[in-house]
Amino acid sequence: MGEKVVLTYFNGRGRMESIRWLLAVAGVEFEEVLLTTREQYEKLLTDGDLMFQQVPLVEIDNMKLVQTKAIMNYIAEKYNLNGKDLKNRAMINMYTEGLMDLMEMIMVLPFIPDPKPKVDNIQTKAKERFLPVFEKALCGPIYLVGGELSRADVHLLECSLMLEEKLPGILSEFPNIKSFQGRMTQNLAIKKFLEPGSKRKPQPDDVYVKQVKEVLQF
Ligand code: GSH
Repeated sequence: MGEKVVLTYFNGRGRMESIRWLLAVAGVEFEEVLLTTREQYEKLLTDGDLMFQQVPLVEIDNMKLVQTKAIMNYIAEKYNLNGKDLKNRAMINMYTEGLMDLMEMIMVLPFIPDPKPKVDNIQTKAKERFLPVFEKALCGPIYLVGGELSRADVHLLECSLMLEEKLPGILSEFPNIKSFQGRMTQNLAIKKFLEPGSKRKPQPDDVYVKQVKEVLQF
């Protein structure tokens, strides 16, 4: 029997969503502790569970891991989503960091009072800076790196779906990414994660924003 994996975060995507995606693709079941009150967060602080007083927190293999990148690196390594050698890993890391830059811009939108200019900026950067990289990389190959599924593919799928939610039709000029999405969503674990009722979180709403603000007091 595998160990229980427990994720502690808000009831929303934020910094935890890419971790949920990786676990889902790896076929790892997990439980969630959803932070809705300041008291819950303060208890984590008092108990010394948060090394830098920040979430995400992931309990796995008898460790309490914090720092999103460290958590994702651990999961990707453990479940063979991190490339077969150092050079492949370098590529995976570059793709991952680019996608995280883009997803972070989308993640903060609900907390910005007037998001319209920011959305326009995301659209321009996505079309001119980020998506062309992946469109070119997927001209021929099925996966981004080394001919096998890696975390870079998982992050690209997550990111491209997020972009389409905000900017429908944005992939019309990127047919290779669109076909990639089609292939990736045939993966059984991914198919399951995309079905209603899975642990995938919906787009952020006012309730989520209010809860984050209450818990973190800002
Ligand atoms: N570098 C950290 C990571 O990637 O995990 C940043 C984590 C972070 O900023 N978490 C926010 C938080 O806990 C919630 S999404 N903020 C509370 C604080 O910084 O006091």
